Amino acid sequence: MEILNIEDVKKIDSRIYDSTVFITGVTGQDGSYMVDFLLKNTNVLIFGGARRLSIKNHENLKHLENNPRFKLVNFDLSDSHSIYKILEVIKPDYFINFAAQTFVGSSWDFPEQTWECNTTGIIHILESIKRHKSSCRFYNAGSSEEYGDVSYIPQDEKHPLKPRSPYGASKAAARLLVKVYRESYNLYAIQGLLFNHEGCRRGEEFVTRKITKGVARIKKSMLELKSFNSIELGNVDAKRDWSDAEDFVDGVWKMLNQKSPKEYVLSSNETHTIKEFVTLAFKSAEIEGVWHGNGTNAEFSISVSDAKKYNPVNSVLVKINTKFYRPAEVDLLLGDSNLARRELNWLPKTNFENLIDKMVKNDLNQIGL
Ligand code: NDP
Ligand code: GDR
Repeated sequence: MEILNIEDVKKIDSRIYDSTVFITGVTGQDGSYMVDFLLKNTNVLIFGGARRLSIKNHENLKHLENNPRFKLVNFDLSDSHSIYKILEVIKPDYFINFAAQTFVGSSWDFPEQTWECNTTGIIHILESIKRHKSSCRFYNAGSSEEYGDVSYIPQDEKHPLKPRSPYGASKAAARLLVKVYRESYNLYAIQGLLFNHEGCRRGEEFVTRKITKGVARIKKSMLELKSFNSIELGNVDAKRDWSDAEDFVDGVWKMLNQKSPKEYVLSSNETHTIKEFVTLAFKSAEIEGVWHGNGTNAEFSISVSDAKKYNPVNSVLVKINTKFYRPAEVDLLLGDSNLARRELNWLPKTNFENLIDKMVKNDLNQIGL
């Protein structure tokens, strides 16, 4: 898809639309789902910010190629000029920032880049909104990783910020900046508190997609009576509160369209281990497995009955590789999104089992099964 530069953008007439929305991170999961949601449910003109990379990564946008209400614009969150230009020229009514260094594991390897993008970038957005369009409604993507080493269960809006990673710290600092600008300059600036959310566009290094893609690969090998490599994971005892990303973009839009700015938790209000996710993902591919051992010795292998059914070359489906452990782990996340459900009238549609089934079926489909 063509990426416009700022001079091309000046020629676009936005007056026939209800409002103009600038969304970052559109090549990723949430940004692309937000574009789809707004195209379906509103009459806004959407500018999506994307970096020009040497190899195009527009897989999540390919269905938008000829949509007149969606324009892709050259944008980099780590370049302040890029941010100021966008605000100066587009003057959007909404700025939805989904761009970030999003992988918690990498934030120990690239702490400075994580901070530059996730925190310093937010200062530039807030400053440029203040300067060029103070009525612009700003949403920054906050995370349950800000809660980190949790003090109580379930975690609601009042839970203290106790991050355990450079990523969590970068988002917690951004939250404080958003609050300071909101209160100092009367901006509509909020940072939602979103627990893990997944889907068919989830990046492949995140644990859910890594598992569902691995399940599809193993299923194919088993049907072809070929040997396969086990899926290798880190800490499978960690607990997460997983939801469907498509449900969350609706919640974000609701948060952005209140009378006055207020931040909410979005979550499923359930928590599950990585082990449970693995068991259900294989079940969706009609493979029954059993967990043996604990901690770094944990292993998930095919059940006796399914070993008879498939007669597989290998029996170990998942094993532990300690290289996927993190220097510090967030052991348990469980959200309490009752306030958003009550005050925003937000209700997620897809539960844990259906989310896993959808992701596995999508990955099976992608390899022709
Ligand atoms: P993804 O990893 O799928 O997408 C991240 C996006 O950010 C990509 O489009 C990426 O572009 C873009 N990006 C990264 N760096 C830059 C940069 N310097 N300039 C411009 N764009 C950049 O993330 P998600 O969609 O899952 O997450 C969206 C937001 O929500 C993030 O801020 C994340 O931290 C936050 N969040 C996500 C949760 C989840 O469970 N998914 C939960 C809580 C918060 P490129 O393709 O060029 O790399
Ligand atoms: P998370 O997601 O860190 O919660 O951040 P991720 O899927 O990376 O990890 C979830 C849990 O699984 C454990 N785990 C593994 N993780 C990965 N990636 N790979 C493995 O092999 C593996 N094995 C076990 C992790 O240790 C962790 O406990 C996501 C991102 O989307 C953030 O941007 C967002 O802010 C938070 O969710 C909420």
